[in-house]
Amino acid sequence: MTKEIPSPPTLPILGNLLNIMHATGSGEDARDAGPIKALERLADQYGPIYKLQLNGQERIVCASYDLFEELCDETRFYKTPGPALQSLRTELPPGLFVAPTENHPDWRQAHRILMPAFGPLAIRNMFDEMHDVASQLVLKWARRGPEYKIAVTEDFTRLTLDTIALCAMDFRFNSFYHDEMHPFVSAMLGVLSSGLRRQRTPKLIQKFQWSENEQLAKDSSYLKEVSKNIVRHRRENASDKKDLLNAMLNGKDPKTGEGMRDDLIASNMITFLIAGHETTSGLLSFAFHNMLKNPVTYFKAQQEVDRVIGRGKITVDHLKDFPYINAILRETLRLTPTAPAFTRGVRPENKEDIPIVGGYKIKREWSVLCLIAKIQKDPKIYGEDANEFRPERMLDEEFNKLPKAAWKPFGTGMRACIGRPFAWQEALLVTALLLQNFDFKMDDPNYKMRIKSNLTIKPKGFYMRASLREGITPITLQHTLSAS
Ligand code: FDE
Repeated sequence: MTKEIPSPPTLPILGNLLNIMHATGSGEDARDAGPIKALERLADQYGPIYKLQLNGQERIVCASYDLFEELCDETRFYKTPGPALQSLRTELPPGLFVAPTENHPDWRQAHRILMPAFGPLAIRNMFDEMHDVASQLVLKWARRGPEYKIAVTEDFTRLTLDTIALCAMDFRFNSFYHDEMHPFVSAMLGVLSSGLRRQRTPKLIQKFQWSENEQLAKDSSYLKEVSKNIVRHRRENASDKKDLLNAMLNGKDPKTGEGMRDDLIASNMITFLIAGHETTSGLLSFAFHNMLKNPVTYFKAQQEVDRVIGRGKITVDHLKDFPYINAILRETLRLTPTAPAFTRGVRPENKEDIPIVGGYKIKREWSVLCLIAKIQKDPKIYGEDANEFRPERMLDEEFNKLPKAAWKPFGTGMRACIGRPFAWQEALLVTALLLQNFDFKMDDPNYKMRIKSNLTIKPKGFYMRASLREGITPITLQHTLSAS
């Protein structure tokens, strides 16, 4: 006997659109929080799996560990991009992130060529460039002084965007030298947010949103042109830099011996910029928020940094010696996974008559949205204090005992995050460097976390203050950062 998947009552035309628009109340905060919070609330109401009607399509949402564990089984299920990812597609061939399936030739080729370029050795080689951008952030906060109200997420976004662009393609956005965003960034954000808005707008209405549609077309062709120019420029000015762009331009698919087409390279450049900056910036923002809300963890992390690097210059070899900061980052991504959900569908090779998960039938045409933001707080796995920030449970010894599907902020299986070692090295470096040099406090000690969601989630309205630690001045700091 299979069970019926519950569903909130639907309205004609709108389906369940209002359920995801209004489940968290009205007003600006509810709007900014986006659909993820609403989907979590619906899980509290309807249980671990439920069905929504959105834009004429059935959408299934999974919110419990048990069901999710089955969906992670790569022999039965795989990633099938849902509407959110599909909305990011441009006229370019699909980049890794949005490729329809792992059987798509463009995905297979790019994956094989890029895997080594994202491997441990390649990422290690990017340390100096990561350090260069991180130093810009550190010096900015040092020179602004303790009275400066730091817009945490904005500055971390400058950092992560500049880092991925420098490491991936030797391009400097120089975001710390501008108040305005680079036009490439505004175009990118335009495509992202418009894609997500469309998901929440009935198709019929979308047709009549002329100015929105026109802006979207403009933004997406601008992205396309800029990224194609970057590829062309490098072709004409060859360099031997070991970055992702050269890996794609010069790399040959080990299986077919072929190289990547220029427009596929351009598309993947955009992918890295999009996938590689918001997620990591959100991770750093939440991590600092968590440490400041839980001062004991903050002091433990700072002590770890003092013990390992003292006042000297941080090197890539130090990074393996920060088990506690490592645990802080893991615990942060458990509570607030910056990519809060991903989708799974039935593998075509799956021979089951009707795939059944936890007693529920899963249709072949569905893409099931797995709400890891909720799944990673399942008390069955994490106990009664599942909602609390407790980095100790993420130290290697405990972490390695967790069941496989308990912690999946980087996705799962073949389509899991290729940028994980990159993001991790960057986050460890930046956290350590900041704790080494500053004492932080919340600008408003009573700040209560609110969420702003786009494709990813970030804390909203979160400000900090940073004062240099005793004996450090902007000038001595500059010397340490540039010491060789
Ligand atoms: C991917 C990813 C994912 C999966 C999704 C799905 O499934 O749909 C996830 C969940 C993620 N990713 C997450 C994350 C977080 C963080 C911090 C990050 N991430 C970062 C990064 C950086 C970079 C560069 C990246 N990242 C990238 C990427 C890519 C390319 C992808 C796709 C892959 C495939 O598909 O192949 C991803 N990422 Fe990440």
